[in-house]
Amino acid sequence: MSYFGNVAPIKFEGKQSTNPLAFKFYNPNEVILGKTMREHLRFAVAYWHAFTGSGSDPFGSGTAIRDWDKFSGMDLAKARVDACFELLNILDVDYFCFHDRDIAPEGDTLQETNKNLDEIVAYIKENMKSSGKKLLWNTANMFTNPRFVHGAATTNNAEVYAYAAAQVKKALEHGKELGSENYVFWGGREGYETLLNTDMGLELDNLARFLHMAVDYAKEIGFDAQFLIEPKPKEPTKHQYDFDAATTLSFLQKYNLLPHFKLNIEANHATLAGHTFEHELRVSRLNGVLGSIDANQGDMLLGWDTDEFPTDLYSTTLAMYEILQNEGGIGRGGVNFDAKVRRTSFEAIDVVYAHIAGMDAFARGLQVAAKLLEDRVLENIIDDRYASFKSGIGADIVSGKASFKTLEAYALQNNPIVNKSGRLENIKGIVNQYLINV
Ligand code: XLS
Ligand code: NI
Ligand code: NI
Repeated sequence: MSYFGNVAPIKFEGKQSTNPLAFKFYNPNEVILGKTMREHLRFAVAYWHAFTGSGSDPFGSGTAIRDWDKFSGMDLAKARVDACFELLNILDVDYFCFHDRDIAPEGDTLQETNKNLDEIVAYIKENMKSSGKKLLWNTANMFTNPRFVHGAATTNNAEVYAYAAAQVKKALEHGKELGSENYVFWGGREGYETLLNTDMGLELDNLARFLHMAVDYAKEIGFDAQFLIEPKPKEPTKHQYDFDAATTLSFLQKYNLLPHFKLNIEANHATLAGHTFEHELRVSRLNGVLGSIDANQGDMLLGWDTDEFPTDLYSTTLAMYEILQNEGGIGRGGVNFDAKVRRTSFEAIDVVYAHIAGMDAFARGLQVAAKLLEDRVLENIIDDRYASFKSGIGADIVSGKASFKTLEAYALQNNPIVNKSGRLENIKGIVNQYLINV
């Protein structure tokens, strides 16, 4: 049984290829800066978009035509697992990611829900064993079910808080069972609509308590995944607590959670926060918490999380420029396609094309970023731009020798101040040359 029209595994054919079912840039075995592309990129397929998404939008029902939709209940859940391993094989992708509620239907009680989950997790485990595919991360969906209307770990209702804890406990057990390399907390409805009815202090304290309990439980059961928080500024709540990397860092620091967490940075969440993807990656990298990425892109004309497949080479290049400079690269994280095909791309084969486009865009970004680094293009520009801190008064500032008194004495005799051009357009032209020529 094939869900993707018996497509053969996608091979690298090079940039001249016109075969829509071939990689133009992603050559898993190509070695760049001492590591293969496969090792650098660690691609993952997102279960929720690839296998449970229907292509619906607020104005229209689902358009996606998927052969597994002829099933229902647990049969549907199993068919989706089959589709998942078929797609991973077609794409030659090693990893996948899921929410608990993506993989198995909820029952009438928590007991029943957990039983369904256990059964599908066992089925996934068998498939992982026979295929060698791996779980990059799992997470708990605590935002779809109406019980989470006021949030999960930041709810006003302690009964919901307990339920959420039970759900994450189970998800951690399943993560361990499947050898997941990371575990993600994305704050679905962890935020608020208005301060008029919100105890922000209590909500944040409770969120921290929740995360500490998760850390403790993972330790207790010997689940050694890297914990990741995925910042997002808004949607579904108006103000999400994990607004962006900097906000999340200060939260982790305040509550002594920093040793246990890194960040999963998503491109579209960065732009929703008014940042570039590379800004969020840089903030994370400089603070030693760049853990993994959710690869997608937004639409600058739309104010929500459109989760498009990443095809903007400028953005993938600057993202890979950050990842290459991160200690250990992407480490035990990966490039997870938290991205969905557009509603108008409703055939199953579109999911294959979309991943090919995204993988090629990241492979190309990797090539260009590596060459930029190798040639020290931006490094030389930056060294030159900050040269004033290498000697004289600048060196005194950096070494800590300067004080307001010595700086005043310098300023009083230094007249006029001379600035240099930032040469921005020239630099952008050089980056374009690399994008085209490498
Ligand atoms: C939603 C998030 C979500 C997380 C996993 O905007 O990106 O998909 O990645 O819960
Ligand atoms: Ni995401
Ligand atoms: Ni998102």
